[in-house]
Amino acid sequence: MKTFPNDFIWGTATSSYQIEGAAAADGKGPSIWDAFSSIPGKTFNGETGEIACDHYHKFREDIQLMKNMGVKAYRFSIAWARIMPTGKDTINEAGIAFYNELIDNLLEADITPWVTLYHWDLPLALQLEDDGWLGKNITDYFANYANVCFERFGDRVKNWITLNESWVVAILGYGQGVFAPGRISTSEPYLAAHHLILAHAKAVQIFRNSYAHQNGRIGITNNCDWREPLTDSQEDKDAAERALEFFLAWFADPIYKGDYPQVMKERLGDRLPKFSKEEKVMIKGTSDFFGLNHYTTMYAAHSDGTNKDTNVYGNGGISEDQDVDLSLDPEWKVTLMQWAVVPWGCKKMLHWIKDRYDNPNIYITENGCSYSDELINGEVDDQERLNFYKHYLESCQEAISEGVKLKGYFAWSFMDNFEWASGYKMRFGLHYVDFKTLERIPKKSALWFRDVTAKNSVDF
Ligand code: PNW
Repeated sequence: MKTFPNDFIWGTATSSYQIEGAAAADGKGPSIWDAFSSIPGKTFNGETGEIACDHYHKFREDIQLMKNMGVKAYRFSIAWARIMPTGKDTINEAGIAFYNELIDNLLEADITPWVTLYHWDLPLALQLEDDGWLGKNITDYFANYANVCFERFGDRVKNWITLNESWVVAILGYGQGVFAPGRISTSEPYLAAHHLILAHAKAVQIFRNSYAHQNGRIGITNNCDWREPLTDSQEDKDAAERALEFFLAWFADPIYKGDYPQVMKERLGDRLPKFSKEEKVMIKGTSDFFGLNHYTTMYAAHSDGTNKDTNVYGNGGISEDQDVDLSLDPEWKVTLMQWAVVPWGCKKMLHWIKDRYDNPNIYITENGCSYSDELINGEVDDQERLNFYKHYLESCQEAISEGVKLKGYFAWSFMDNFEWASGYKMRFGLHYVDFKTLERIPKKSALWFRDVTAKNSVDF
């Protein structure tokens, strides 16, 4: 049995577009995901988040289920277009009221809210009028929106995450076009990312300058999969390191060190925008904690020039820029997403962050897996998910005992939901959702989680 530190934070996570539904209710404006998912062929079966889990109407029940699981924290995101229908200027009070109620009910249930300001559902008006993350005014629009959130919710919300997974926004949204806004380019991802980083920094600046009295903390969540060198050759070791720099250091280096990684500057030339001196100063140090979403591991090898990246989302980014080939070990088990289950990769990832960024406090803000769960006689026996969590948590616990300052862990996800381009086929939840009746049923893994949070330890 391995025990976690006393103050370890156990949580679970969701995001607005994936669970809320009520896409046009009470004055909410459309987002780029409302638009993108309504285009034939963009999502599995043409599915959308129009109703999703209808969390907008069922949030009280969901909080009760969270309470049953014993989690201390709940990470959710605010739908920008619900509180600012066009992304700027006008505030929709009905949207504010929804999040007020959600927050109040969580606090009453003794669950600490962790709020993500941006989990990909950009107000559509900002895409149409300002080119989304490519326009340079977006950084101010985001900062103004963040300001509204701090002002209205900051008396009760003490844990903020500015952006969720900028890598996904840039690469999948502006590089491969598989996520909204569906653009395909080899240069736009670097421009979008540049604006994402600046937007984050401006929001943090406002938070620190105007809301210090709220005594909250603020950070950013980035995602990264582990890259293990395919062989012991120096070439493959360099390739794996380069892959991690193009994945995570792209966003974390500006924030922890003040600029992009050298290897990106060298390889991208003019496609990588430059920060001014003032911007570097503004950006550096703008995260009170290191938010990490971690799902899987791949081997990385020096590329011989032929692209062998075969993963579903091509989650190596723009491989030509890196000269890295990714592959899986045929021995590894994979989830329904085809993401390999490699618990030791999680520990190596945590150590890499510890070493590169001077041992920051880390929160795993997402980790989880999708399987084709089935409801049989009112129960979901998701033993594979339970095993996944057990082994990833074991790896986390080892990392902590080796000096990594991992302070909390949020399971993705609280319940099955709209899994973006994969629609409702990919079930990541601790709770099963019947998408016809919208009934929620705790899976075996949710019941197991209750044990873990109660004992603050995992049996291995
Ligand atoms: C994350 N990749 O998405 C998101 O934060 C969640 O909204 C999502 O449901 C969850 O992970 C599961 O997919 C990702 O291609 C999407 O590497 C794609 C990738 C990583 C994360």
